[in-house]
Amino acid sequence: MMAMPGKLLVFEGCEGCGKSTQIGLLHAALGRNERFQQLQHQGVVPNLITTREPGGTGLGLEVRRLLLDHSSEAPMASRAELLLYAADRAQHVEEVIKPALEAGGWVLCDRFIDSTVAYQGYGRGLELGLIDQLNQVATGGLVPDLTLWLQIEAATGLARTRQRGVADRMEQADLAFHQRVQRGFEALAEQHRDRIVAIDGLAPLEAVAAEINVVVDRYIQQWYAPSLMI
Ligand code: Z5A
Repeated sequence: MMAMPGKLLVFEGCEGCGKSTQIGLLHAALGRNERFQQLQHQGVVPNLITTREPGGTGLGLEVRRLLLDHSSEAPMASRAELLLYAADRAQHVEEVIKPALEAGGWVLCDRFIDSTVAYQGYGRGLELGLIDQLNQVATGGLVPDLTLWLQIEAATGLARTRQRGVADRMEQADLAFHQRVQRGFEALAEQHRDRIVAIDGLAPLEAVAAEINVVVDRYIQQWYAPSLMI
């Protein structure tokens, strides 16, 4: 895929690592970031949207329900699960992410391609080459400009989400599964040092948000140096 004028920022990590909380805080913080505000006023970055996978489109919401609430007697086959995540992503890229990036906008996305490598690859044990091919098909080659990986122990994340009550189908998987997922994220961070930044997700909420703001502000300066006056 050709380079797009906009930027795709993805939040990744284990269950309960704090992505949903932090994506909302970053969205709000960008509204107070002078450099980002300047880019918006100049029309360089015309829009900022927050979205998620699975479930960032109407079709995706139906797929999300199948993936997380599926409860028929026969367990979902791992390859069926993989293909459903890929279908959700293909629709999401086409309908939401690509148009926003083509217009120069920013997309903050809760989970993307790395989740499939970590969960279906490392977690379920599906072949990594197959997952890369499917990610390529679903995204047309689009990769995040920046991935913020909230790093916490799998057990801590699960303990946080279990306080919410009823666990969905993915959350019900055992601790060993979530630990393999965590190892998947560690391996990805090693392989893609150019775009994956590890953030300490165990720190208090405000400290995590502050670290993210520093990283994102550094990228804003790097990406938009010619347009910035401050
Ligand atoms: N999945 C997949 O298998 N393959 C794929 O390709 C994709 C996804 C794209 C989506 O579920 C599931 O799909 C997910 C991966 C899989 N399943 N698992 N397992 P989801 O969208 O429903 O859930 P999630 O993405 O895993 O997120 P989450 O469970 O909602 O957690 P979170 O967004 O990372 O965390 P949070 O909601 O912000 O925080 C969780 C709790 O911790 C909450 O009570 C917070 O107040 C608390 N929290 C947050 N930060 C802190 C700090 N710093 N300290 C203390 N407490 C905190």
